[in-house]
Amino acid sequence: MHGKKDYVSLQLDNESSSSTFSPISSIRRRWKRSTSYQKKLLFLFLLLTMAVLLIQHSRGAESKDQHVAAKAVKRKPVKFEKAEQPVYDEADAAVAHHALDRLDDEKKNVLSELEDRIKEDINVLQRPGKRKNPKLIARFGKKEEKMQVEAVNLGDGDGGNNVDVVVNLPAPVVKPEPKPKIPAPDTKFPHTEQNERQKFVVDVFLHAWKGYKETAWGHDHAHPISRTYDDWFGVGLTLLDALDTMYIMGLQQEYFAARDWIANTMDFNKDIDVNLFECTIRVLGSMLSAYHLTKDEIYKVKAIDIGERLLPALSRSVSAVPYSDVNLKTGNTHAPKWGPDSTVSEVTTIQIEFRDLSFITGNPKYKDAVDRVSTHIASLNGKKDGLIPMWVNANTGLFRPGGTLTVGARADSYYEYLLKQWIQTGQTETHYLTEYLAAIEGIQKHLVGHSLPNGFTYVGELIGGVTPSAKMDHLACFLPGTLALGSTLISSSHPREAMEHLQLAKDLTATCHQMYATPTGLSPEITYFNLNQAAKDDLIVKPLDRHNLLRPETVESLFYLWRITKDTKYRDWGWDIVQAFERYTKVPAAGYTSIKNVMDPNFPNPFDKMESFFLGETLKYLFLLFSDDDKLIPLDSWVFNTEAHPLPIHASAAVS
Ligand code: DMJ
Repeated sequence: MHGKKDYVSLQLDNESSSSTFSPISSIRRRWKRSTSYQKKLLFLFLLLTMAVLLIQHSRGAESKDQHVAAKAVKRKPVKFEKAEQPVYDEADAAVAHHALDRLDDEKKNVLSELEDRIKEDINVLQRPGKRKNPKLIARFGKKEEKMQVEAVNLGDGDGGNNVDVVVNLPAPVVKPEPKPKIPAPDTKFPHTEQNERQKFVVDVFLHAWKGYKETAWGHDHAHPISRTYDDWFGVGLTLLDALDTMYIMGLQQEYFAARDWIANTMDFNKDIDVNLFECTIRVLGSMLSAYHLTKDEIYKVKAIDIGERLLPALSRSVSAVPYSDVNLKTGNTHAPKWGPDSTVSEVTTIQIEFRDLSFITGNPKYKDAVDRVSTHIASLNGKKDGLIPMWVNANTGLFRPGGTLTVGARADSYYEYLLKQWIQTGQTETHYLTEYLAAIEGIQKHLVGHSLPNGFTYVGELIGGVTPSAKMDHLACFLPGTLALGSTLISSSHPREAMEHLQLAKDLTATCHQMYATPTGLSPEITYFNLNQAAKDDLIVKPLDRHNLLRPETVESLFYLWRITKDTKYRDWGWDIVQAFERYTKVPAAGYTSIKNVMDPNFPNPFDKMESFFLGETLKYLFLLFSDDDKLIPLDSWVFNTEAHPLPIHASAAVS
């Protein structure tokens, strides 16, 4: 009877029919009746079932981990249904932690960081009052911060209702596209054969340019010995002053490199105070000249830019006299730092440039602004036979009483611009000629003298307007050139004056040439003339005046005298001067330097500075002096501003 049955089914069937059924005791009874083979089988079955269940549970947990991680990685964008109910909640965090235990360390770190960020975002979004989180700003940048703030605001504005708030992760860093360069138009360069002397000057220029390029590119001045630079206005003064010289010399490669910097890099928007006069004659003058020579529109744009920035010095003055200084960015103006007054040369040597700006723009406001100054100065009391005192006050509009009368520093180019404005306006604004003729008469009467024992003609000063001084700045050596130029234009209307002026021009040029008769062959900054019978030297150089700043005035006059008289001695004198520059101011590596002592050829004592006007004026006038072609910047079509930037002569003063 107790045959072998399937031990599970048989036993269970029997037990299930019992009225006193108890599952536990039934299992126990069956277990006792089971053979050891049946027990082993059952044990194995239970073991397998548990294993299957465990594996399934493990897979379920893993997929939940993956779900959380995926949510974190896919947060682009993360959508928060409501700020109060972020997708990422505490339960998720617990599951994530559990899952993290099973991941390798690297993944843990990544997920842990993501988890922190998610929590931080939740915090931000749950703090409606707080709009700026520095960590977020640092991470996302300003733009993203704004987006975050906007997102929070959206949430706030909706009173916590279901509003999708989108938080973006930082955009990938995109390298800004380089700005397209402003290309140079076709530019015609003057083409004339260069003679040996001109080639020499070009080599001097290239050596100077090398010094600037290597040590000071884009800055105002090169210091060629220390191979450093300085910034006076911070606008690349040397490059600007040199621009039309390169054009005139036909240095195309150098010209285009400079043009490229001007077009694409130069920036006048500088929080820096500049001197109205210096910035006008060098920067505005350079841009205008380059515009007229090349017809390249970029220079017109730059000329307007700098002109507008300088204009407040005139328009903000309480009088008709401009302030000496103006801030290029703010337009703030002030008198010079060292005193209350502007110099008379400064306020009267901006007119050619601003008038030309009106010509090229058709806007009379620039010309009107500078005409107001000229009219005012012309009307002022305090002149002496056409000579003006050297200081004028921008607040009162008056000359400082007792100012020195001179054609040197602080007054020089007032006289130059009287003639040149008349020329620039096609000889139509005749009041300038009248003032000019009166001034030259005053110079002849009060300032011209003759030294002893050789009778060199000099133009001195009246200290305080009364006391004669036989002192002549090198700066005053511009005067013979101006006189010679004027003489050719007044020969029919004022023949006597024309002859006298030309003679004075020749005499003064000879004197300026004498100033270079020093042991170095270079002129000092200031020369005194002997008036004492007993002394044997006509020219006296005081210790403090022995420096030479590579100034142009003498070679400028040599250029005019050559063009007008065709006397070759002027070219020879110029040749001597450039040789002396070469010998005593050349820095072997590159560049030229001002020197402190023209009297000592063994120790000229360099200043270590190359002035912008050496390239803008000195070398330009030397090159033109040696040119066999008078049509290279012909004097009947062009007028040089005081920084040697040629501007066109207009047939009429009227602005179209
Ligand atoms: C230049 O800037 C100008 O020529 C100005 O009129 C006077 N001084 C310097 C050069 O010496």
